[in-house]
Amino acid sequence: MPRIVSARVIVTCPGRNFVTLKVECDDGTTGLGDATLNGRELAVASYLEDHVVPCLIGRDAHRIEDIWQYLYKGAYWRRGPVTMSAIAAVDTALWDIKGKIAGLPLHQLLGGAMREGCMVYGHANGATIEDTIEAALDYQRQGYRAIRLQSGVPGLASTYGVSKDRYFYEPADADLPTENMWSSEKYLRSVPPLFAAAREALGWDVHLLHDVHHRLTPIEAARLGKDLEPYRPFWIEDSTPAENQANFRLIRQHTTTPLAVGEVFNAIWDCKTLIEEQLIDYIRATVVHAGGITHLRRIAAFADLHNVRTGCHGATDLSPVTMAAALHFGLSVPNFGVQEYMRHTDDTDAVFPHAYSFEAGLMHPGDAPGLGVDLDEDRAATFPYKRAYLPVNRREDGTMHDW
Ligand code: GCO
Ligand code: MG
Repeated sequence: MPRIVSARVIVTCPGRNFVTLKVECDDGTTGLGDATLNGRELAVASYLEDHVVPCLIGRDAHRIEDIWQYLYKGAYWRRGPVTMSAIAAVDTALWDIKGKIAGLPLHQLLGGAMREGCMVYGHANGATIEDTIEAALDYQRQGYRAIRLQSGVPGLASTYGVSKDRYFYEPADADLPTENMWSSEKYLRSVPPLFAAAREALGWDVHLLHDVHHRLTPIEAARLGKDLEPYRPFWIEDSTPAENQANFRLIRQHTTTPLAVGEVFNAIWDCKTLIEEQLIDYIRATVVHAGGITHLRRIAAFADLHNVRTGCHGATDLSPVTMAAALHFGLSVPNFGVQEYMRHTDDTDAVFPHAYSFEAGLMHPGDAPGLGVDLDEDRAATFPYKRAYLPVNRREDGTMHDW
């Protein structure tokens, strides 16, 4: 049996911060797990270093489910993003190790490929509708079959989802949180014309997506869903905060626009009602923040019983280690829907050399044993941690609002 002899936390900032766990066994096999929690990175690094690593040494790396249960049930204080990201990092690293020892890519261990590749969606955004459409046409030319549309809101100085750079988007860009200004009224007026222009320019053979980023009340979300129905969106995402899962009952009663939610979820309990009552169509929980491959498979199996498909989060704050894990998972899970794909910086790609690739709108994790991702530790050491916060958001009268 491969005995765990060390587990190290590596923090690096090749354009943005990443926390990675590297587990090593007595036979020399190593595995990687992503533990990045945007804006709260060092909390997870400490949770791992101070509270998880001491419990791992000497354990049999093959006993993935047992170690998962040991860390989850053994914490007593269950769930939460910090705990579940730390457990995810251990779980992902152990699956990587198992794949390397078996000499098989991870998707083979998960049941084998069910499809040629994972359909991914790219991010088209711009300050104006014209700029966003131009970016979307560019994605369409590159072969994307699904495109997310985000545009600046007339009357608001800035909004989420609109980047300074054409392909690279990173909202956590300040040493202390930037303050943004928000108006749901202005926003709600701006989205239907964006979708109308997009259908006109891009046609009907491409999937169009949109992220509301938790900004609306349930009844406002219902109105947006109705307003967008003529343009047949693939989904609207995080249309209202989901701490209260019952919120989605109201939205569901009013619109046939498909609903996606869950990038901030960390356990199956966060989506139990949403899935059981078929209040959503896509679950966005992802490997790194929802307890790793072991727990995400459980969520997906439960979702499959209720006609809910996967649509895993894949923003730039999810490292190439998570991207690879998500692609192995997506290739093998029966109820795969779509995978989000935001490109990393060249420096990030150089720190994490990887086997996954993009072709004709689909991504494939490659056939290297395990995850197919490495960490160049020497290069990582040249990019030290840099504190960076996500912005906060206020309404026009100064009241704090969801970001
Ligand atoms: C998305 C997300 C992100 C988040 C980011 C926060 O759908 O891609 O909403 O862009 O804002 O992951 O860290
Ligand atoms: Mg989102």
